[in-house]
Amino acid sequence: MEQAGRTAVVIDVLRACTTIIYALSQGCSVVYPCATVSAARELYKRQVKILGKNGVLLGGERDGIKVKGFHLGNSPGEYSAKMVRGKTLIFTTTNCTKNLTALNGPEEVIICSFINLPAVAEYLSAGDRDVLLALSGTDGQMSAEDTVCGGMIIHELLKGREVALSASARAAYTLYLHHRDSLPQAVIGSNHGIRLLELGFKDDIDFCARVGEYEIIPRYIRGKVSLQSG
Ligand code: 3SL
Repeated sequence: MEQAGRTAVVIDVLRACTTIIYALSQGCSVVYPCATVSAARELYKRQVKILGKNGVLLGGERDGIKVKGFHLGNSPGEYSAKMVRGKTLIFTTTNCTKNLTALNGPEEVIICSFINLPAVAEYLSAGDRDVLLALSGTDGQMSAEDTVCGGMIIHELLKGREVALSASARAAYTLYLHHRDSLPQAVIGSNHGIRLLELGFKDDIDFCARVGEYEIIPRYIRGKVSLQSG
């Protein structure tokens, strides 16, 4: 789909976008998403030369599990203020950071999950933007939890005005309406939720299903995610 001139909203409820948003809310200075583990390790070495070992963290997962030798995995709770305040985070995940770094020329890229959804929806509603919801999904397949999250944004955007919806946006909206009174159950009952539950990440799933805990709007600009707007 055409990206130029659009505001892309990247959504990965479980768990990468939630982790990025939480890390930035806790005072992490900047997140560098990397598509691959080797790219993350390379960038880490370069950043350590600039900032020193204490200034940089390497985080992320493959198949849900912390990458060997990394400081942190992909559980939002690992990224507390004590751990991340003032630090640069180099971050790689199986789907989200790959998709994020592959975006091709949208005007603006926003990171969204349930935990900051109301703030993002309010920002989108305030302008006359052409919005592209970029759902991370899993291994190229749609993820129910990301689709419901996208549907909730659409629900907010539809309040009090007309919005032209693509067929997939309409389907996401319908799925959200189906789950609107049971969002935590929709997240934990999704394929991805079930897999994370099996891996022992129940607390992460519960956290990722909370709506509107944080009011920040992280943006991906020139290879980094931060709270700067330009
Ligand atoms: O693929 C991703 O970007 C991850 O968020 C997946 S997981 O939740 O760590 O399994």
